[in-house]
Amino acid sequence: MGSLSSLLWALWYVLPAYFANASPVLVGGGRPIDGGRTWRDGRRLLGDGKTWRGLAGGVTIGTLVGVLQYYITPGYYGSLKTAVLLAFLLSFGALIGDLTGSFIKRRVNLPRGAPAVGLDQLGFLISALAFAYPVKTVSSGQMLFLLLFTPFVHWGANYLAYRMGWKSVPW
Ligand code: CTP
Ligand code: MG
Ligand code: K
Repeated sequence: MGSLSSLLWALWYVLPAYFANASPVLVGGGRPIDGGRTWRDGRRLLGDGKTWRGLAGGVTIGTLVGVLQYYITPGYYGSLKTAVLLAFLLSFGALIGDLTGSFIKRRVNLPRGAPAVGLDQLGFLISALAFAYPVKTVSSGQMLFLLLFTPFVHWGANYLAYRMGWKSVPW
């Protein structure tokens, strides 16, 4: 799978997606994206946990992380434009993956906030990697590492947010 530095570069690569996925807990709220609408099964399309403010805030914060990353390691990105585009795609992809996860959760009748192991930890990551792929990618070994490691980051971040009182459940 490669050296420690290659694993650290994988985390550096995906960092905007982590920030995009985590920040809606703090910046989200307000009008839900589905506008309260229901699917043909009578249940909410996405639910109250997916808001416009969370989406816009997450994409903005994730993209800004990419700007900072460029100034720390410009050689890794080549240009500011590449860094910003990559961070935007990782962030937008992460949140589209998160929305897709919520859509699936509502279809199998899981209420807002219920855990869905696998989907919650990896849906956003897989979507982020797919969106970013055309601009810049990591090796298959690095991707495998991210798939194995991200659930621990996700659980850690959620536990922290719970202990800080930012969310009511530790998942
Ligand atoms: N959030 C938001 N907008 C988003 C994503 C998240 O406002 N697009 C906020 C909501 O307050 C949400 C919290 O971040 O409750 C945590 O996100 P997440 O765990 O993804 O949502 P859940 O409440 O668990 O909802 P779901 O069951 O649909 O995943
Ligand atoms: Mg949740
Ligand atoms: K989620």
